[in-house]
Amino acid sequence: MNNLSAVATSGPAIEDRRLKPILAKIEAGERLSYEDGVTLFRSSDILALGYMANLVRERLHGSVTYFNVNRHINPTDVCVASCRLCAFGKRVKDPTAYTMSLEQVWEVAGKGYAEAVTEFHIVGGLHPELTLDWFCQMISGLKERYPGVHLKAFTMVEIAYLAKRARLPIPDTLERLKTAGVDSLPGGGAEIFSERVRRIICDHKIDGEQWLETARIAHRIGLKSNCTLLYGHLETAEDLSDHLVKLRALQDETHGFVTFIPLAFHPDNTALSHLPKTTGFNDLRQIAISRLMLDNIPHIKAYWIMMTPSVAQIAQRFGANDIDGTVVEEKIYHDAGATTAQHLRRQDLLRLIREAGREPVERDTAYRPVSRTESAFTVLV
Ligand code: V47
Repeated sequence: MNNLSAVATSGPAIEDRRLKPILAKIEAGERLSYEDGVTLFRSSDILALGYMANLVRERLHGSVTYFNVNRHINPTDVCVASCRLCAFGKRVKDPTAYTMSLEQVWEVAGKGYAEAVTEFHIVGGLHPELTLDWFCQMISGLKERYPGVHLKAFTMVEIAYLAKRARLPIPDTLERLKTAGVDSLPGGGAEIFSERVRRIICDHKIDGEQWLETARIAHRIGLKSNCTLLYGHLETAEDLSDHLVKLRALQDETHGFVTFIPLAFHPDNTALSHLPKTTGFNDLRQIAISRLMLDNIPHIKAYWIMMTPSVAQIAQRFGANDIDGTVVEEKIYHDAGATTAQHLRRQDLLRLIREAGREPVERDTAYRPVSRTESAFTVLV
């Protein structure tokens, strides 16, 4: 038998023999263990990882890749936390710091509204003076002005901080924001649950248990959320697998996570600027393993702002089924040295997805397809 026919008859080429029992589990639809996760993160057999992740991705979503038309709004970059990982947050007295007025938030939101944005993604720093009432007013003002737009607002970290400042329990804080118009929560602030690493990269943030507990409460009161993991800094394969297993365990309990977004650490302008930048190889491995481990979270997003459009496009063949959206204006990654654009047009996203051989579907935040005519759009239920 020559080499070519050997490849043709032996299924996927698995170079790393440790992956063979994992492939058998994937083919049988079995859950992977924490130990399997560690093995996967230690493997460099990127084609085998991609093959397995693509198998699961196509089982769940066929050839569809989702995108949305959204706008990010960051009302303030003032933050009391001073995390070493972050280049965005500034001290309250920093002359370069900004805080928008309510009117400015409402006005910024409207820029580009003509393009029929379906989601505002709203996150900011932990401001020591802005009150829960101020944020409720911001949200209800947005709802009043843009009633058709889904408000995905405040990370678990912001929720815990607002609750502490308002001296309210977290469920009451979330209820107040929900009544004001918050529809769901983004996935940020989870970073990595490992206490050892968290102490170095974000020591003033809530710990992993508190992040998970805040998500648990949000899900219980009917607010869905996303979830994230920050990689490419000081974490080990064990830390990565542990983080994914903890998210999966909470999802078994609440079914409240919609999408998982792995986020690569960008070191520029941070206290960890000596660390190397992420690579395409690492980004694709992270996407693939996330798809394999998180068997109960429906969607895996390759966030193009963080990965670059080129890698996010290839990721659609390595386990991802979402590429995020138009975004319009992005500060958190660009302050940390991201060289990607801050805005992709709808037609740019369509081209990227089609070129990857995937079928683009515009979605709203709940993953209902959106259909557009020249000037209007409707959500297809
Ligand atoms: O929470 C901060 C991370 C997150 C840096 O839910 C950094 O749909 C890399 O959560 N290098 C914000 N990462 C972004 C985020 C997100 C993005 C897109 C979609 C969704 C969603 C959520 O970015 C932060 C933190 O984890 N971050 N600084 C940095 N220097």
